[in-house]
Amino acid sequence: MFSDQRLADLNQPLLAEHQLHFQHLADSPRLRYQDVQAVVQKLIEFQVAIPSWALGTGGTRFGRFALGGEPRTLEEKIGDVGILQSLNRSSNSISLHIPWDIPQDIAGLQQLLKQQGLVIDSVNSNTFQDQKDQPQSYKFGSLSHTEKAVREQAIQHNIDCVRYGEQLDAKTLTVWLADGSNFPGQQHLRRAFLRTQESLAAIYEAMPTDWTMLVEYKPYEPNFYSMVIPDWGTSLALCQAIGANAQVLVDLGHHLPNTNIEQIVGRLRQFGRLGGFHFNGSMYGDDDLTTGSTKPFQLFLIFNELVDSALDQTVPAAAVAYMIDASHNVKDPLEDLLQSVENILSAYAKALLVDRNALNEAQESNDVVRAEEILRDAFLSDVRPLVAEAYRQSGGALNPIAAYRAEGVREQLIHQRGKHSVSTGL
Ligand code: PSV
Ligand code: MN
Ligand code: MN
Repeated sequence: MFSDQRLADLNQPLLAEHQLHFQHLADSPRLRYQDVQAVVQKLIEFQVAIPSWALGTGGTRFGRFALGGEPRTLEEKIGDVGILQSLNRSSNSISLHIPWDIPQDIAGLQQLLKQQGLVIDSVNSNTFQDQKDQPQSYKFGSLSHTEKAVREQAIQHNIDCVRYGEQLDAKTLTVWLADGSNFPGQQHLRRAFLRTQESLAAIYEAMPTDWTMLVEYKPYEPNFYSMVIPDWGTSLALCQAIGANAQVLVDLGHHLPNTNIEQIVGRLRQFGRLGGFHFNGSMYGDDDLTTGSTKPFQLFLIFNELVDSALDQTVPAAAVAYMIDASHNVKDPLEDLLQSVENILSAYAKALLVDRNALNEAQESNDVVRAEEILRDAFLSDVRPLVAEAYRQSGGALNPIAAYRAEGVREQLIHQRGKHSVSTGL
């Protein structure tokens, strides 16, 4: 949708002011410990996947207010992620959810992905809903179910997801289980765990050896008394029992209030088991807000752990797959995703600005105030020129949301797909 020439035209009026701000920041004492181009380069390299289920308006059990122009097919979803990618060059992959995104025309999809400069990130299984004509019900669980036939159906569904993913060169299966119980005594807690472990091991066995299984945890919802995988400890134990390619997935919205998520990130990095990350903002529960909208300092501290652990020779080197996992009730999902990516890049940029030698010294000498001030100094920096420069150097828009609006993208999508088109998703 955005040709290089169109982006250059949209950037032109913003360029002089951008250069002024960028130069000001590059010359500032904040960057005295850093090579500014090296920071920009790191931002250019950072990619965060977009889930196919976040491209339409989400809803609550009370209602849903569709926005129009929502993608109806996998091809249209790829088209939407292509729009984001052309604007910020930081969202080069899309995650699929089966059965919502069953790929049909493989050659056509491969061509479309290539054309849009995208790859498939992960394939997500769905055992939290019953599908039409499905023989067994997941009402009382899937991989943890008491009945073997239900577990087998859920295992087979996950293996099918892997097979779909293989056709499109994906290499990651993400498993989020809704399994759990709503009332005390409903479920034998240890047996439910053991059955889950056995089922996950069977899926793992069927995965190609170069695939990763991400095991996501969540403390509550849809079950409100117990979840079979409620926390990172349970995810970690499962992954350790299953194999080296089973990794924990941290979803920012899946923690109880006040949880120190950055410490969880640090621990998982240390154990070599942080495989994936779902970004979102969370005020009360789950994941409905724009990433970084309410707790930017926490997001920065999380990135601080990620950056610090990546520099630590004693921490096992491991690729972390980043994805946004959010639901959009009142915003245009594409604008929200652009905002989220920008907030993520900003938190990352700030973490890159931390004077790590000084911080280590302050920590080792127990200089509490100095250590905190070093973090605050980086956090309070206005890094927007660095992020904009990363967009510019990678060929995107200096201001992606302004470009999106100037181009009338949503209006065009409504024109093409209709006012009442509805996307599949949560
Ligand atoms: C449900 O909480 C959820 O948001 C999980 O975070 C999954 O990653 C996502 O749905 C897709 O299954
Ligand atoms: Mn998630
Ligand atoms: Mn969630």
